[in-house]
Amino acid sequence: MSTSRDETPDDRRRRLLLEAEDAPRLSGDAFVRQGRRAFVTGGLTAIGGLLGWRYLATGPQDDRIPALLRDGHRFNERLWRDLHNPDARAREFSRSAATGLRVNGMYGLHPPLDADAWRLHVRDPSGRVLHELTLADVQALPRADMVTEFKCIEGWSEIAHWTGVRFSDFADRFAPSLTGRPYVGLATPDGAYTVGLERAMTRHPQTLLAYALDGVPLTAPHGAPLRLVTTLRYGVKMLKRIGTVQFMDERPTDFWAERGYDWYLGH
Ligand SMILES: Nc1nc2c(c(=O)[nH]1)N[C@H]1C(S)=C(S)[C@@H](COP(=O)(O)O)O[C@H]1N2
Ligand SMILES: [Mo]
Repeated sequence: MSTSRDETPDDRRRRLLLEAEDAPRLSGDAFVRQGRRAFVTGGLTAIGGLLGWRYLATGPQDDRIPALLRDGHRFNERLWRDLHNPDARAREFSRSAATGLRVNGMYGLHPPLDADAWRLHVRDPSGRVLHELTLADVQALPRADMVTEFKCIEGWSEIAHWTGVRFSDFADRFAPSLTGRPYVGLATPDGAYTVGLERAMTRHPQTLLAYALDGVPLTAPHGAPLRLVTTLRYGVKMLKRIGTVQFMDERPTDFWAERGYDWYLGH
């Protein structure tokens, strides 16, 4: 993962995309996934080779990355959707398998956390605030535990034990009339980090609003007081220190998608 000094912004985007495609995976069905991933990466590389990087650099832009790469993301997204049964569950481990989770990514976590003043704002598609919830309000929902593999797109993975509530229970309780909306947007209280999610994955039993990691309340760097955790996406989608949950009709703002990553980011 070398970064040359005279790398242009376009070079950097290409490098990040290719690194993202290459991220190693450690889970049980790693072989199958690697095979599929290699196929997707190979396809992108072949298309790139046919048309030439020059076109990528000078051709039309889409969401601030070359349109051809954006097409690659769309192709990738369709392929992953088709390959994945959305109801399938990721493997769960025993609690003793937890490896400890490193801290990665501090966008939106810099203002010191005032835990007593913190509220979770639940918004409708127009932006109207439906609820300002305390942590106790969230914790009153049925507790959910899972010990699962956490994967960062940078290429590492660790086993973590999460405690929280199912996102679906949260949505059914606090926004029952909005659970059919196609998207959910999450943001830190300061709005510095944002994540866009699709309805289907927010309904999955392994998508949690977590308040504890490895049996203790989340530390600030791990996203206290409440963060998203899901087995369906890479770490980038698991927003820490959630300030707002908004049910939406259009694709929500997404910090890394705006910087050239795939919006979907399934694995
Ligand atoms: N608010 C916020 N949430 C975030 C990030 C971030 O920079 N800010 N980084 C993401 C990324 S890239 C990863 S891999 C995970 C890391 O979570 P951890 O620090 O608990 O291991 O948080 C995700 N959620
Ligand atoms: Mo990450």
